[in-house]
Amino acid sequence: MTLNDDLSEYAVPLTHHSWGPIDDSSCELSTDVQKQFHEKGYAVGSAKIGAELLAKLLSDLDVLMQPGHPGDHLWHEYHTNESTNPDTILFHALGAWRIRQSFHDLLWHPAITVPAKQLLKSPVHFWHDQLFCKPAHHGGVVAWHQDYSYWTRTTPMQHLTCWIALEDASVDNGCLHYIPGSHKWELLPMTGLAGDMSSIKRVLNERQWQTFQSPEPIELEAGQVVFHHPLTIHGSFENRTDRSRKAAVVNMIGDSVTSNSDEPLLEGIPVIPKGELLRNNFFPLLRP
Ligand SMILES: O=C(O)CCC(=O)C(=O)O
Repeated sequence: MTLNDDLSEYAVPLTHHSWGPIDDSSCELSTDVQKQFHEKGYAVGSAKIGAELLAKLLSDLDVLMQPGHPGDHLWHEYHTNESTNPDTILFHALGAWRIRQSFHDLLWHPAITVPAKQLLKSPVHFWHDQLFCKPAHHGGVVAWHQDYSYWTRTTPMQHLTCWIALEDASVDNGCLHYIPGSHKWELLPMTGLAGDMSSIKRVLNERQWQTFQSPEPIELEAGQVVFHHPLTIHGSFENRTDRSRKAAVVNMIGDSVTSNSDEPLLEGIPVIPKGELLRNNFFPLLRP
């Protein structure tokens, strides 16, 4: 294998060693936590990504954040700064799993896939990955949004997001915040991903906007994971601390999800005609 290989050709983890000692049962969500997910629209996982894999992910990320690295033609999207505020920076990219073994193997990690199967109630397939990184001092926001408003090119809605803290995430350095119960709202239009935290207001009614006065911050230690429903509204504020905030995201789908578009679902991959299941090497099975 060379540094230019496309790891999407491998539909199984390349090595389990980096996961460390972990068994599936320690990753399962209790009945109470699953109930909380269905009531609030999110839930923190019970197992963590171990220190060895975390260190590898972070050292690989340092390389991936520098444009011009080997394999950079494989990204579906790559923004060294997606922030619309010139004073802040938000690194955002899709496709790391194709470029580095650590990000490839992370997709199959039981801390992610065991709860995903419980919450989706289905075999779990990969949809896509994301990196969201905010540097110290001038990290930008991720504006309030519902993930599925970006994903209507796939249907039905049987999607799940797992957000993985690669570094400690706190209120101060821009951790994720959720609006509890918003997964029971209607699908809202897109109002911008990396702009203004208040731009969502224009598509909400007064009662919905009131709930934004008490979002729930999710403070996590490096290696912890949190799951959210595709309609749960979430976002994160600026990072003005002297600690960076780096996160990886694994977006997953259940086995009924089909293409709803005759365009490529992700940049650089072949078209899956409308109505066909997402079943090729770009959407591997993560948990049967
Ligand atoms: O990392 C963040 O702050 C935002 C993540 C996000 O929007 C997502 O996981 O969908």
